[in-house]
Amino acid sequence: MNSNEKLLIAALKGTKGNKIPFWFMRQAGRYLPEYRELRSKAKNFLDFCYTPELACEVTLQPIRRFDMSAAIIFSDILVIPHALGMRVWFEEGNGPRLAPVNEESFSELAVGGMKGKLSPVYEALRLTKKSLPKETALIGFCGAPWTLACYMLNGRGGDFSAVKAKAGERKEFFLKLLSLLSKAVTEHAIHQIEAGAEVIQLFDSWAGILNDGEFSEYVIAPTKNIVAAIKVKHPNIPIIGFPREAKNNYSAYAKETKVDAVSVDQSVPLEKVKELQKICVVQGNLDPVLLAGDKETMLAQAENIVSALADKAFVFNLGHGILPQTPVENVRLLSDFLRNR
Ligand code: 1CP
Repeated sequence: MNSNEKLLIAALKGTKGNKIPFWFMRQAGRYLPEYRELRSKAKNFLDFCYTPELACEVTLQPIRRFDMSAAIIFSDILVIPHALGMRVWFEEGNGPRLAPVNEESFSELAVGGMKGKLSPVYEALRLTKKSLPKETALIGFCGAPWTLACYMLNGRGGDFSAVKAKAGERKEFFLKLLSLLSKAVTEHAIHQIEAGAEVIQLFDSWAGILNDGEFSEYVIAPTKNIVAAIKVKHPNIPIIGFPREAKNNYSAYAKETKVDAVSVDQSVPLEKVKELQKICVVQGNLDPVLLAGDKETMLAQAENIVSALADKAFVFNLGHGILPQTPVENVRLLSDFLRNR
């Protein structure tokens, strides 16, 4: 191992160190009182994301408390549809809303204006990079095309089965949308890297609702293109893919997309995760519900995960994001456990 390499980066490149790198999806967020306080001062959620000083501060908050191996830049996957020209807003308590895209409005979406519109995200990365401890890695991220398309066609979160039907019925339009999104995701990832991101995570949160054929066409194919395009410019930046709830498709995803690591949700049994470790580096997979619950049960499962998976290069994470009701004390206990393991 290159002795200057950060713990997370070394693990993502397949080198097992003597410590286990860890970070938690949604580590900046509503379970932290200092997050809620800053959030209450911002005009709205997008404004919060697009104010570099605030985004930087919120990114650093969990690092100060828990000293994770990595910080993930505070932003959202829906900045891409917004920067492409869609109307996106966040309703308090209701989550994201978008004016859905259709065949007509699709022609108005443009990758060209994205870099300017997303410049506050890049500025937030530059600020954060300057303030992070030298051993802490900085993660940039994007939503993957399928998951972005779900929100763009549906206009809100929730049940995306209608999007699946629409994709099948209007295949040509849907594939054009995925292709535009692949370009947008590639651009945004590259710009984040150029602003200081040392790792990219691709969130495909709704991959699990697809059948095998759809998974191959809507998840694997676009992700494979994105990974290849990023690697042309930045071959040494590790990419983590998270096709949440991909079940038996995790291994095909790992083999075909050529991501450096796969993030695994909590529904995958540890014996299956061990199988996946033969193909790529794995990140995961503590149930966020356990992190919000009884401390002994949570720590016992964390120990199960570590003893099953950490004999190879491995990144500890949750199976999905931290829940807002999670006690801060539980996150502290888990972080201390992992740092001292
Ligand atoms: O008012 C608030 O504070 C809003 C809550 C919130 C937060 C903290 C939203 C709205 N986004 C975020 C930040 C965020 N979103 C991060 C920051 C970095 C970190 O992890 O600490 C990241 C990585 C995301 C990614 C994201 N946004 C995903 C992929 C991961 C996942 O959770 O599956 C998705 C699907 C979104 C859309 C979104 N944005 C916000 C919400 C509540 C949602 C989910 C909506 C739904 O349930 O469909």
